[in-house]
Amino acid sequence: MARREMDADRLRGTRVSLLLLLAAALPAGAARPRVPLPGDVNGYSLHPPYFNLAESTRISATATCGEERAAAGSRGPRAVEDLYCKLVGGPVAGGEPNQTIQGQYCDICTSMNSNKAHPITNAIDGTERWWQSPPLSRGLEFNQVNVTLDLGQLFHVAYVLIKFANSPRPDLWVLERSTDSGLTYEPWQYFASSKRDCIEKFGPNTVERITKDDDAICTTEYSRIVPLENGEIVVSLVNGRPGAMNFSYSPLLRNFTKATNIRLRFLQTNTLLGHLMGKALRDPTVTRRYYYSIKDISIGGRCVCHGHADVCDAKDPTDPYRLQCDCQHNTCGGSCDRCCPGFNQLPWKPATTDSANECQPCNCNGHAYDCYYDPEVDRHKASKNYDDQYKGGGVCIECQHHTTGINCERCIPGYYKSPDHSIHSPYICYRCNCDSEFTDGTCEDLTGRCYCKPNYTGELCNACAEGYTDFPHCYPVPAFSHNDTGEQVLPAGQIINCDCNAAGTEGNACRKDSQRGMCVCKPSFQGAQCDRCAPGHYGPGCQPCQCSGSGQYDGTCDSETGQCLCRTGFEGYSCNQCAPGYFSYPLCQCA
Ligand SMILES: *[C@@H]1O[C@H](CO)[C@@H](O)[C@H](O)[C@H]1NC(C)=O
Ligand SMILES: *[C@@H]1O[C@H](CO)[C@@H](O)[C@H](O)[C@H]1NC(C)=O
Ligand SMILES: *[C@@H]1O[C@H](CO)[C@@H](O)[C@H](O)[C@H]1NC(C)=O
Ligand SMILES: *[C@@H]1O[C@H](CO)[C@@H](O)[C@H](O)[C@H]1NC(C)=O
Ligand SMILES: *[C@@H]1O[C@H](CO)[C@@H](O)[C@H](O)[C@H]1NC(C)=O
Ligand SMILES: *[C@@H]1O[C@H](CO)[C@@H](O)[C@H](O)[C@H]1NC(C)=O
Ligand SMILES: [Ca+2]
Repeated sequence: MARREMDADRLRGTRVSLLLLLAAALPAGAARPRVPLPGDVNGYSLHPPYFNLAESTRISATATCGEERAAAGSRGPRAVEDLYCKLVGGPVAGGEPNQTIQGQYCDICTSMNSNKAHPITNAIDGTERWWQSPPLSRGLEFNQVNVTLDLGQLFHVAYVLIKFANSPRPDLWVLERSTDSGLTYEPWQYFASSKRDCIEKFGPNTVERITKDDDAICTTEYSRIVPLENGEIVVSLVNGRPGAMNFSYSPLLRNFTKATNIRLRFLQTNTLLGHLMGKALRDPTVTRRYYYSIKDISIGGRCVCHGHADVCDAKDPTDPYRLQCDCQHNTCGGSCDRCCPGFNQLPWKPATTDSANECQPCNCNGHAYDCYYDPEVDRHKASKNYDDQYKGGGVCIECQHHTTGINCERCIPGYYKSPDHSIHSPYICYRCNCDSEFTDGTCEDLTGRCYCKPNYTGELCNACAEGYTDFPHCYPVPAFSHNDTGEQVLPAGQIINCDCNAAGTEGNACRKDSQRGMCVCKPSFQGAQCDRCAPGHYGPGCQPCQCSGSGQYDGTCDSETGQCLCRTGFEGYSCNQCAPGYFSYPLCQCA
């Protein structure tokens, strides 16, 4: 069967006929559903039209009159002859005389003869032909038959309408749905002939009033024995539910109406006796009158487009049978379920009657095509939107032209912002000209002046920084001559057999304090010999750590190198840069 070969005109056509069908199916006096179809009041929310999903489904039944399940090894089902009789009624006008048995109209089904075959495809063929299940005379297990419709993709289903043929409607059954392409099914609605049956078979909750949009209820009105033929069942999955008037605001109802597959799980045929008696169960003249038959199944549904499309006929190049929403509001995806590349300044949301919840473009200054939404960035107001306001959490991906940052607003290390170009220009970032071994390779925006390594200083980094000596080596100044207390330090040669590290004691004493019997350390030193730096100090002279960067952890640094202890996301000698993968100093957020 050709699936999904529908053009827009045909969709519109089926929509009209479905509505007519619905009107016709409702009991006289209630010509129209009282509650409008969801989406009748849309506001900003867009919705594609309803159409009959059943026409293009793949349908299957676990058992069919006139055919038998294939034996192991063989191919298709095997043709058999099943004799069945209608529940009541004499011979029909024009019927052959030999079709009457004991006053009942009887016939044979067999898949061998196309006039007497009742395959499940008859249930969606748009003609008067019908599907029929094997009569219970073939086996009582045929009380349980499943009819499954594979919709091929996710749809919102508003109605399921079933027209039965030459047998009464089922006594006991469950309408089930799957949202995972048939992996799992869950009940949508239960059907039984009495409240007691509802409670016994499906649980006490099923007879209570609908309070939640996703309550699965049990209905008794559709299991009556009359009419004996051509009965109908209309299942509305929206009407009467709390969210019916407010579909776009009811996530639960939107969820409840979704389906990729629909299953009719028939459990028990309707019988004249009410319940099959033990004796009657073994009497084929009785049980050949019990079976299911379906003339037509219509499913009123529409594509799931999350309020972002009013047309659903776009073609998926990889699957021409799949219907895709024609997405608006800068949304993308088969069901408009995400923001288009470059439009992730705000998180994706379904449209509502009050707001289209359009996806907003990111501001990447023309240096990136795509971005993603980061709630952390949003919370810190670190991302500029297209109007240059700090709103939203778009983070640009793969900034080009040597740019980096949440909005591609900075140059990568080794490049600096040119004073001659706008931020949008592909030439905004110039290469730093800092090849000397005394520079760290980065340079200042706009001027291009090079930044020096920690132990160098000067315009061209050609002098030793404070605390370093002997250009071009710029070793740290030796401890012995360091003199931050203003007192003369003893030259190295004289410090022999000292009890304490003279540079670290008060008064640069070489001996323990005679009264206290210990080395008395300067505040910046510690240890029994005053030979280690106190926290927050480093180097041979235990000078204070220079942790001026906003990423410093607690002001402490490596006691030898002076490298400051940085918080996550920061790096640099004084924690004044972002670590790789973190952006926008002084925030330094994770990319
Ligand atoms: C009924 O009779 C016709 C001939 O009149 C015959 O072809 C057909 O097989 C008979 N059907 C049954 C069910 O006996
Ligand atoms: C019908 O489907 C149900 C699951 O929904 C399964 O448990 C049952 O065995 C099926 N019945 C038949 C006759 O295949
Ligand atoms: C729909 O729900 C929203 C949010 O709960 C509410 O603001 C709005 O008034 C409701 N609209 C109707 C028609 O009930
Ligand atoms: C909708 O269904 C999905 C999957 O079944 C679930 O993850 C999600 O929480 C549901 N949403 C609501 C609002 O119930
Ligand atoms: C000083 O700079 C040189 C490079 O000339 C480097 O090898 C050395 O490690 C630096 N010393 C310190 C303490 O940073
Ligand atoms: C140490 O301090 C004394 C006294 O203030 C001063 O004269 C001397 O120059 C200092 N030495 C060094 C190496 O800074
Ligand atoms: Ca049909």
